[in-house]
Amino acid sequence: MTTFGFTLHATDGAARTGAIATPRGTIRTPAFMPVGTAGTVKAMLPESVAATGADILLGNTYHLMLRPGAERVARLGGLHAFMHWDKPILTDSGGFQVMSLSGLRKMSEDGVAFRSHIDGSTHMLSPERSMEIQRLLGSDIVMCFDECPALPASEAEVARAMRLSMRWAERSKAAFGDRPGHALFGIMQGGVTRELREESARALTAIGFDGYAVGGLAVGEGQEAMFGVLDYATGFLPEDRPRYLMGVGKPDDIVGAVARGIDMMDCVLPSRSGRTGQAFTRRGVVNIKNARHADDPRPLDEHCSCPACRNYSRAYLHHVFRAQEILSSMLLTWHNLHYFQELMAGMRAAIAEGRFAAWQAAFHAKRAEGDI
Ligand code: PRF
Ligand code: ZN
Repeated sequence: MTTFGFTLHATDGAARTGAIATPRGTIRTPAFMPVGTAGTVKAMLPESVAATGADILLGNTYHLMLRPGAERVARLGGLHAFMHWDKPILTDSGGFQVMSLSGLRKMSEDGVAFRSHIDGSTHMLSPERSMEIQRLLGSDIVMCFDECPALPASEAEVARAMRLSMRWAERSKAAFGDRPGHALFGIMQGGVTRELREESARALTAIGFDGYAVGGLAVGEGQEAMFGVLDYATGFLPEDRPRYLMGVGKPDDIVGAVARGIDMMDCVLPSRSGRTGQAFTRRGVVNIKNARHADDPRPLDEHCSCPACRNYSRAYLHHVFRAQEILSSMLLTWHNLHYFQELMAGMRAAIAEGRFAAWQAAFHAKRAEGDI
């Protein structure tokens, strides 16, 4: 059986390209992970998600434990079989979603008790329960249970949450145990404070993980502050393990993160925006609901090979959006996921060939031209 492993193929400045081997297939890095929160990437068949070029999906402990329940998914053969996706799945550990979605919650050293946002029922998550749920789901890449404070927060609050997260990282590792072919990633916290980020990285590397996530960013600090943290934070992490920036982001966030040494990312943006009529293109965001598209026979992006661009006009995409047809969400989500995967493929090739700086300059120049 293939065990889990990361191979770096090339670096260009701080940017890296490589591959993560798993028993369910290889993840080419830098990788973008579409979000399949509730066991589906909304508006997409799993085979369509694969056709966009995705090597791995993200699933959520929080949503799946509440509905349909982790034990039920396990009885039905695990999340891969349940949702008909046989490539790797990374699952987030739940704490971040508890803080942003659940009702009434009570934090303690042990974990967090909370009320479901769906029906108000009471539940609890701890490092041990999160590891158990992610095992029941059959996750390939399991995330430590952590606490991510919303920014701005006082430095004392950020330090408290980071140190709690480091104690939880130790408990997560002990509860995860030894599972060949499955990986456990630690999550760095520490807000925008360099000393706290360094302390967090030291604590995590002392425990030892298969990969390291940078958590606690893209939570209200802004792009400049986020890049400021990434400028030093990736350097605190081991070179021979994948680095995952959680919940990021817009195309220019992704490019900037890769330039600073990030290997993996996830974001709801391409799928969520697809459902609200926003399309990502090389020239920036196109709002398909805009009246200027109503008579436009051209494709959304003449250089894109996705079904929305190959087979339909802007006028048609505008029409199905305005008519609130389900196909609108399907086509725009497909296009957006395709765009994000092409972005990653372009960066991987540029890094491999040592021309990432030129690629980055061309990326920004094309966006500056604006939509035609
Ligand atoms: N921790 C976890 N999940 C996350 C985050 C985090 O800090 C973020 C922050 N952007 C997104 N998702 N566990
Ligand atoms: Zn397209």
